[in-house]
Amino acid sequence: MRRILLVAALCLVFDGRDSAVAETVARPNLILIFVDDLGVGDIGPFGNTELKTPQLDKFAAEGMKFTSFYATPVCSMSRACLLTGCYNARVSMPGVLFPQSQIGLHSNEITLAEIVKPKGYATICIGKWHLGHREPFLPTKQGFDSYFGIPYSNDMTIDPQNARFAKDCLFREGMTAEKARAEAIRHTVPLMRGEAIVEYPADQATLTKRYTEEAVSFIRAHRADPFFVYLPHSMVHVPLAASADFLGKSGQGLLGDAIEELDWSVGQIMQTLRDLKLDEKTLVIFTSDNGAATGSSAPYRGKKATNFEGGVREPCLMRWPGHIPAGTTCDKIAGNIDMLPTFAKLVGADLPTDRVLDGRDITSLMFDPNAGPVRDTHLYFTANQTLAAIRQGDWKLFLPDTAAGNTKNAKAKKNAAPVGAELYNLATDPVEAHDVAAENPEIVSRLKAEAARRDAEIRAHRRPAGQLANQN
Ligand SMILES: [Ca+2]
Repeated sequence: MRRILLVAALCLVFDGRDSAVAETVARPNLILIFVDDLGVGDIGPFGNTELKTPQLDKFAAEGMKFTSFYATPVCSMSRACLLTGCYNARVSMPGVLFPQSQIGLHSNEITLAEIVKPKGYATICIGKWHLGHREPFLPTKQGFDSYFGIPYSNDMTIDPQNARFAKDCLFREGMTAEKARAEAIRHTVPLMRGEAIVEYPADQATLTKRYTEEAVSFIRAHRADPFFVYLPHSMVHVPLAASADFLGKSGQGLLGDAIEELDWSVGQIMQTLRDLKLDEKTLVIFTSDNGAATGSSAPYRGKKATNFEGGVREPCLMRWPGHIPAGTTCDKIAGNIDMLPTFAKLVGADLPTDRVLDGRDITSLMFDPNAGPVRDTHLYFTANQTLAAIRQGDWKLFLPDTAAGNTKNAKAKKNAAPVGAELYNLATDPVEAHDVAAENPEIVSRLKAEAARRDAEIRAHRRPAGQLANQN
């Protein structure tokens, strides 16, 4: 912390213009690895003993492990939170967008890339976007200089009418542009570069490998600039796939193979930073968009698509040698909504003042494992943008779910969310096994009121999703 203050003072003295030292510290390179559907129980640093994740184990040993780091139950909403610093309900992003969706993240939203870009950062998005595949919503329209990846989940298909094929698009498996326009086949997704499709169907077995190569070559090309690499992997969303070097190697099925390839990918990026002597100039963050789908969210209750901790509490590692103390753990509430204010702080950007943000700058947590909490409250929204639960301190209250109650769907109670109000103490009962609402009526009442107040504020300051008609 003393070093940061010193640097802040240097920045004042030099006004950020000529001091290489000040620039180095004030503007670290940023690499954000955002895995799809990886659960907290899927990797070594968080307790998995069956898979080999030596690179992530090393990552944790050299950095900080966050154990109360929140995302959301499913894909698109999580990416909206990550990129805007807001709950998905505030930016009107539903759980999952599809190839027929006409909406996307509104172009007026200020994304992570748009926060860092004015500070001279080179930016790239490599992987699964999932915030709108139509032209006005693509990464290149949201602050990323370049894009290479799939526009939505890998189990989806193509948008036949709106697909824009590059002149040299590689059509695989007997596919042609005409066939692609005629029928949409599940699990055949397009691979894009920039705003055009360059491969269809994407060869999913080599995506992790190719994303990694893209990231490494970008880092090498921009070694002298500050850069931001956003790497939202397609794996380990189904259909699972792994390249030849990893296929069948984990002894734990395709999921294990895919996770071990992701671990390799992390190692390649770390090695590149070491080779280029960028280690101490680069913050690397590794996390996931939602709980495990086919893997493990152990020890927590629930998995992907739920608001139990297993659906939304993510594995999260951060490493920045010389700045983030090695081998430490942070159990304070944090989450992907905090990345935007945190990035703003690190690059010296002002936060927008014309809108409400939900996230907070968590650099104090990153630099000091004993720092006090930055925010004591977290809200849990559903895929249909309703508030399902609130955590304040150690207490988590599920709000009564009238929709689930109306369906009389017993499955909804077991797998999706409680129907009535349920209260859990996450300090003594992190697996949400014992509803203690009946014994704590005052806490239930206080949290209900707090949830209602916060929900009303978000509804009052809600911003629209991008519609094709309202862009530009
Ligand atoms: Ca996901």
